Amino acid sequence: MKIGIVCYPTFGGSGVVATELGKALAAKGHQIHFITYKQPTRLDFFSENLYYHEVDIKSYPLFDHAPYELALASKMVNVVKYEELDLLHVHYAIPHASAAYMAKQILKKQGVIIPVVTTLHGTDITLVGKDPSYEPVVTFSINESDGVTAVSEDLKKSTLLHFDVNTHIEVIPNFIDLNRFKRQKKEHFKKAICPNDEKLMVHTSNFRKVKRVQDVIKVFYEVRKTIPSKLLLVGDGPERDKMERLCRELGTCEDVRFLGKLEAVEEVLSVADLFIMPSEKESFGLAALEAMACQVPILTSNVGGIPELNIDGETGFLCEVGDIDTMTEKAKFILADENLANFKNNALDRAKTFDVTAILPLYEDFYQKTINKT
Ligand code: GMT
Repeated sequence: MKIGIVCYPTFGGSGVVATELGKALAAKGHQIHFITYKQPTRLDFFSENLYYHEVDIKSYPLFDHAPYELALASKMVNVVKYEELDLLHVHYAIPHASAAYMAKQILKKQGVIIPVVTTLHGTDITLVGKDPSYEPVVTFSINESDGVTAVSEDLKKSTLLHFDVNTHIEVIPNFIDLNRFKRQKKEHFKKAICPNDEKLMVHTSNFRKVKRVQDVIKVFYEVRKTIPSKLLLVGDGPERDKMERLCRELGTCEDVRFLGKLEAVEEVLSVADLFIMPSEKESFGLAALEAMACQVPILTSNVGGIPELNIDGETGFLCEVGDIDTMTEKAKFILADENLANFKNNALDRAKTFDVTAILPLYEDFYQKTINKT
């Protein structure tokens, strides 16, 4: 198939899923055309089946905000027409689904039929999308998509609850490439961070409010009182300064390191003992799956699609949002020498069920069905 993939080219989960999906499809022989405003972060190599089309966003003194959606729709029209695409797959509804609708209508007038698949990822539904300033367009563009997928049963449920959606939503979970995300031998790295054999806790995120990074630091502060440990924070975003201040206030600076946006996150995960994700909302939790693939147990909040990934008491624990005491108690339980190995093995076993080789055919079947019915 010739497939156009539209996504955010950034470090965010939806962009990562879209890029990895495109790469895996290309490896299977499909021709994949990425349409984004910047080269996607994980698309930094050559493959004969991968193409990249940059959206030109023209500025003009009249515009306070350049009309990205129009530039994107125009680019979609051209790529679909000249590359003779079979299908457009847009990731994250805002504004990709409505831009795709507009492109589809323009193409229809020109006698070109293009099926559109929209994948709902999370905050496009649970946070931003349901805001009245976007809701009518999001509802419309979901209903007008020829196929809709959501990354968890919970996200599907939320979509049906908050939007007047009258179309089928197929659940296709996030996936992982176990060839890349696996525990690597990085003893020298572990020794450098934990010279006295301390336990290592890791958190990765985009440091938005919804991730509750402050809970990571508070749990670490409590755990460190009895278990010698270190904390690595990977990623960057709006909450970073506040989090650095919190570390200073709690006096934990010497045991906490902010690593910023790291591409080779699997190297850090390879030496971790516990991954912590205390998010307020999380439709799936791709970062936690990446940790599990590297044999890291996960301590998470009990929200959204996370319980579909984290099996309480086996791969880690599920705790109520903001419940620092319980999170501390569970973190200590996992980190206890007699428990850790079991949790690590269970985490990897669970991650294996989300291997890309198992999930990719679900997308291929869904594309084919969508093309057939259009
Ligand atoms: O808000 C984010 O963390 C980024 C967001 C995105 O769409 O870029 O991530 C969402 O999509 C990921 C991939 O499907 C999911 O694994 C994340 O759970 C989800 N984030 C939230 O729901 C907060």
